[in-house]
Amino acid sequence: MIKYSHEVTAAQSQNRPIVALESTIISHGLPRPTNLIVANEVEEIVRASGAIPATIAIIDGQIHVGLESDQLERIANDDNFVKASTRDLAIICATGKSAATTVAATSHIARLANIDVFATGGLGGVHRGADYDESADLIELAKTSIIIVCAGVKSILNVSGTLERLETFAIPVLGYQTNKFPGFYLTDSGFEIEHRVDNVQEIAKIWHLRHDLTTDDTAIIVANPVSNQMELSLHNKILNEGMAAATKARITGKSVTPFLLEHFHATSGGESLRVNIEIIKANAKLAAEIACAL
Ligand code: PSU
Ligand code: MN
Repeated sequence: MIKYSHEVTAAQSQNRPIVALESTIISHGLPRPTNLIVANEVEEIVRASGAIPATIAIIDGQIHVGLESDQLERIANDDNFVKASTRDLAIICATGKSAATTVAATSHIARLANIDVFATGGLGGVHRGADYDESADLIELAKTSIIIVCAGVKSILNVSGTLERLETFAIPVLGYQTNKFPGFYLTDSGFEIEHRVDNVQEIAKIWHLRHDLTTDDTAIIVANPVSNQMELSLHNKILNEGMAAATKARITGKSVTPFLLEHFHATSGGESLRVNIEIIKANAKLAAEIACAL
């Protein structure tokens, strides 16, 4: 059912640490040609930090855990890759289509592949705005035992509403060397995190204790803030304009997040891209260190 890359197959047989990486960020989150460059660099960072990268996607109906370089190239450049969440997986596979996987779908597949650590940029969550919109990332993380390293949730979201949902779903949130919940482009979203960890050993200890206490049926979120955030007034201006543009263009469903990210990239003069890339790289490094500590 799953096809593993050469590298991941070898890592599994030698019991080496593996880090799952998502592909929606490559196909729908970053502009070309930067997306492919960053995807390769992120894999390199995982290797340099002592773990093996497993980028996850569906290619021609086949689930892949770990990609060969020509496959990574296809995800970055092929317009036929749709954005798949958990509910789409069986459909994409049955119909032989190709898809990049969201946080939800990637977590689900990583768990199937027995991978414990996953690095991404920012999680989906509860959206702002009048119309109800909540990412399937939340419901998947509520039932998938995996450590997910991210820079909090995207600041385009309703952050407090998202934090409330994480509490309802009993999904622990750990601030990595911080007590401030990061807001993706922003180092501090303005909300506190109760639990702070200062090194990867603490995360490993929590992971193992959760198992002993049978509170390990959800994900653990490790929130890793970006060091140099986007300038705040620029961020807020672009966000307001982007939300208005999305409403005007009647963007709905799974197009909302890619639309807003693209709006940031198109209007921030490279700032959002710089921050986005810094986030993914830092998270990949931390995820690899956690995988090694487990
Ligand atoms: N973070 C990024 N870029 C992205 C995403 C997150 O830096 O492209 C993607 C992730 O794949 C996440 C998805 O799971 O956006 C959430 O989409 P939605 O809001 O439609 O659930
Ligand atoms: Mn949505």
